[in-house]
Amino acid sequence: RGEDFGYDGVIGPTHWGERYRECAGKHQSPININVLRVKQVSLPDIAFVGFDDSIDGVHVSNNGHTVLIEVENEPHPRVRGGPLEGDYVFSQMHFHWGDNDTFGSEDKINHRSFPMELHMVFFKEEYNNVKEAVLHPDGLTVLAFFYELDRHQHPAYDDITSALLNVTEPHTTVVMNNPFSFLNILPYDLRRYFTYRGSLTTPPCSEVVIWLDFEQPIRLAHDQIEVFRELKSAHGKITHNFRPIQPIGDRVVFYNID
Ligand code: 1SD
Ligand code: ZN
Repeated sequence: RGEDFGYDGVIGPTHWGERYRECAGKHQSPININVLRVKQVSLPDIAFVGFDDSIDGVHVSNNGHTVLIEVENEPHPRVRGGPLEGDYVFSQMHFHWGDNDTFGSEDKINHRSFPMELHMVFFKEEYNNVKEAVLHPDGLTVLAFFYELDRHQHPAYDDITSALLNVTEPHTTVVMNNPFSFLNILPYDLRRYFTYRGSLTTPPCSEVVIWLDFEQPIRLAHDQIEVFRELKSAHGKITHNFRPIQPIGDRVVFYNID
């Protein structure tokens, strides 16, 4: 299998560049966002199309690296506006987390880590699918959301965590019991975000991603995050699946406020 990578030892992030050339590139993700160095901008509004729909038959799977949430039926939710030219169509969402609540996010803000991060992956419509889109520098956009601890459970996450209990084994899938709405699992403020050009954070690390990192975190209870840490890969529990930060190089991070 050419697709074997992990987060520790000889298949860990420091070795990805040996098998996947692009992982050693100069515009990689994740990065640390230094808020004192961002360029403040006022971009057009983002349209979150279909984000408040109730979607039936959503698939939750364990792909051995993370939890994947996929939508079967068309039309898929989409985004346009902000820094994006054209429409981007939803492909899948997934999560990155750490061994405990003090780290686990991929990007950092002023060197602060968050316990978990959500990635919603979209491909540019004109490229038709992710496979074609990754051949173009503007092929993908990933909406990234940080998690922060809350003393209370987040009810919209109960459907996800109950599905997770049934996909602890790698390469297993379940269909969600209840209709799923994107907006329900997101933070309230979607207007303030950081945006920069970067890469996939997993091999092959293609430098094709317009990243949007939303400033307001999603609040989740410790117990709810713990359920993610129960998932298994071929090598045991997926205790962490975040890539360490990469050099920012000559890139500028923009900060959108309206
Ligand atoms: O890690 C994901 C990977 O699983 C895949 O979804 C890829 C897009 O095809 O994106 C990366 S990431 O950069 O969104 N972490
Ligand atoms: Zn990701």
